[in-house]
Amino acid sequence: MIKNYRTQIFTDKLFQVRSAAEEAMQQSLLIVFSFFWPKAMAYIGFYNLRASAKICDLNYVFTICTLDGIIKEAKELPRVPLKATTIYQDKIPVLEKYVNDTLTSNPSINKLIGYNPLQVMYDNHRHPAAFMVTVFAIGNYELLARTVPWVYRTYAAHQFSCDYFPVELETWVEALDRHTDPDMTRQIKSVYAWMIKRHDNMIALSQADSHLELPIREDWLERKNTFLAAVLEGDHRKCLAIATEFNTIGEDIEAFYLHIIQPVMCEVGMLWERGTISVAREHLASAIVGRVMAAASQVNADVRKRKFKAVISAAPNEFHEIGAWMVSEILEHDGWDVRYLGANTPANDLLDLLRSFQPRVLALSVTMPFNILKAREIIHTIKHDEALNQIRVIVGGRLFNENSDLWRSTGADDFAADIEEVKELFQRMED
Ligand code: B12
Repeated sequence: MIKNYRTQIFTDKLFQVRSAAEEAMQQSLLIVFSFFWPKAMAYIGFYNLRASAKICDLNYVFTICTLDGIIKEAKELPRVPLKATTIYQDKIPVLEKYVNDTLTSNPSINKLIGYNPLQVMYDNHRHPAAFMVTVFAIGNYELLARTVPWVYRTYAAHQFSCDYFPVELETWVEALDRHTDPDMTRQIKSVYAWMIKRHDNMIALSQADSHLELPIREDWLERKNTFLAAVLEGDHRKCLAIATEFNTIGEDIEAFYLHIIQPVMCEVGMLWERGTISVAREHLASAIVGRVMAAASQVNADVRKRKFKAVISAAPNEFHEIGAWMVSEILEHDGWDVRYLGANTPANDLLDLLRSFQPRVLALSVTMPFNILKAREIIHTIKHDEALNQIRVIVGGRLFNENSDLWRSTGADDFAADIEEVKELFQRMED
């Protein structure tokens, strides 16, 4: 059952979101049809499901209100031509300035951004623009449909009002009208128009209950929870002691990573997403995990066979490195001759290293959607360079696990969802 662990996590999460949305809509329907208006209004207020006002359209209620329905609809959005994407990308600084200036002068802005400092809003505009370029460039609207509810949820957890989004999105459309040829960016504006139209659905999906705990094997649950508590307390020594006490370090490093560290880090991420823990706590957790992994690495440094050469790296601008680090540990443990480069490796330096080291495989890790294009450029260069095109490129990272075909948009040769799959994939490559 470990094998389909990652798939299971995402299937379960999808199911939870879908069933929560459907359940909420069904409740509203039943209530309304029984003409029990006061209670109905209370329910509507409670769930903040303004979408309930549209209950007459059954198709709307049962299809569009689910994540599946939103994804299906998003997939029908018009493809943005390469030229329009390039114009949008080139104009980002101008567009972003227009959006920042216009929103700053909006009399309701402080209320809309939950009285956060304006800088928080400015910072928050940077990633979405790069994200939209990625969505347009690879034409993967499933990525958009999955990400928007997450954006609503994280902003809400950090006190932004949901009303901020339509105001912000309309300002981006205005910026496009003012600073680009309106005909040229027609398709881009229809994508923005779709997000504005689906505002209520995005609120509902962002509020659908998704549990903090990820599915985990029963026999690992207690150990995982103990480790999580120690990580959240910031107690590095306790974490190290727990890892050693359970004899996970030195014995079965793969299980330790898969059943303790990975779920713990996912939960840490969800606690941050909901505003329960601060960025500082999240950094503390990463630092502790890094120190524990470094200790485990030394205990497990049994490099015997030296089969083939592999380079493991996170993509440029990618600061998530724990997953890539695990991959390198597992491969090294399995006898591969590994060069692990860590986070945020600049493209040219990575390519230079590949030229001199000539590995059989490059394993490239991408977590943030806005880093997909950088990874794609690197892979494109490798595939079109005579000195590099023998290298097999494997990609992986959290975002590819949620969206089954997304990894293909990078141009990589293969993909693996977690360290167990990585091991299997690399073992096949030894033949
Ligand atoms: C720790 C962390 C950070 C740390 C990373 C520190 C470090 N040294 O790595 C820091 C603080 C730097 C960080 C920054 C950010 N983060 Co962060 N982060 C996380 C967190 C909590 C854990 C990541 C992790 O280590 N997971 C555990 C590892 C083991 O899992 P994994 O990466 O999926 O790896 C496994 C597989 O994917 C696979 N794999 C991974 N790489 C590869 C490569 C290959 C080739 C293969 C085959 C397989 C493979 O194998 C691994 C092991 O099984 C996640 C939450 C989460 N759910 O993951 C958020 C999370 C990824 N972060 C998030 C965000 C938003 C950010 C920031 C934008 C925050 C901000 N406002 O600044 C920045 C982006 C920085 C950047 N440019 O990259 C969001 C992303 C959401 C989204 N929709 O995209 C998440 C999901 C949090 C959340 N729940 O909202 N983050």
